[in-house]
Amino acid sequence: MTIEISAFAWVPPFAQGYVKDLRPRWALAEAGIDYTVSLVGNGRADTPEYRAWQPFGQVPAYRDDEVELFESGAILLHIAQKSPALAPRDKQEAATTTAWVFSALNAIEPKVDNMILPAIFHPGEPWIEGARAAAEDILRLRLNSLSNALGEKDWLTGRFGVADIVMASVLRGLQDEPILRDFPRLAAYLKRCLARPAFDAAIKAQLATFAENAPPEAAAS
Ligand SMILES: N[C@@H](CCC(=O)N[C@@H](CS)C(=O)NCC(=O)O)C(=O)O
Repeated sequence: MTIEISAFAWVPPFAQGYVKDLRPRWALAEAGIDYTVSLVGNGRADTPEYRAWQPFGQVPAYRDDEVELFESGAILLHIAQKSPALAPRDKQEAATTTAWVFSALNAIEPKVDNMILPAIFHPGEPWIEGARAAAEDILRLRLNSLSNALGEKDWLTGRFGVADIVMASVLRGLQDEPILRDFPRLAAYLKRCLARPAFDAAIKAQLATFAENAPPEAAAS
């Protein structure tokens, strides 16, 4: 089975290690499945060919011998079916996994983004402080609920799976934020997820792609 994922050829250093092709890379590393990378750069994101694969011109997109699809959550649910290590063991585990993947992307990720992205994309603008405080209040409610739902479990569904990959990828955006210290259970959960060798392999693979494709001015610095 040939598996191909799309990934940016290069991004500026602040985004390296955080681009969302990390998610399928991590899942494929957990599953022990090889893949090739289809590079997106030099305007390819806007071509009809790429938009037919990923309608928004984003990464990641995925294809194998049978299907092609986009959206990191959908891709991970698909990859999970291919691997005994990640495949849900019964219908309830499959349903719970799907629910947690959606909630990571729908209930948590937008709240994390609302808090941290304005300062990255609009540095120095006067509205940022107020917007951040309001976003933090909402995020705090969601993190509290997530912490309660995780409870004493190591993993969201009781067994490590793609729901944890997506949730950890989202929570990772808070790694250096004080708010995470208020949720020690989530901080420990994130640490547990990121300690997995497959996460390390995924990061190294993404960074290797950027190193191989660095523009001359970046390579020189
Ligand atoms: N909901 C999408 C989001 C993908 C996404 O935001 N990708 C970013 C890179 S991390 C991207 O391609 N940004 C460029 C753009 O939006 O034009 C998913 O989870 O796959």
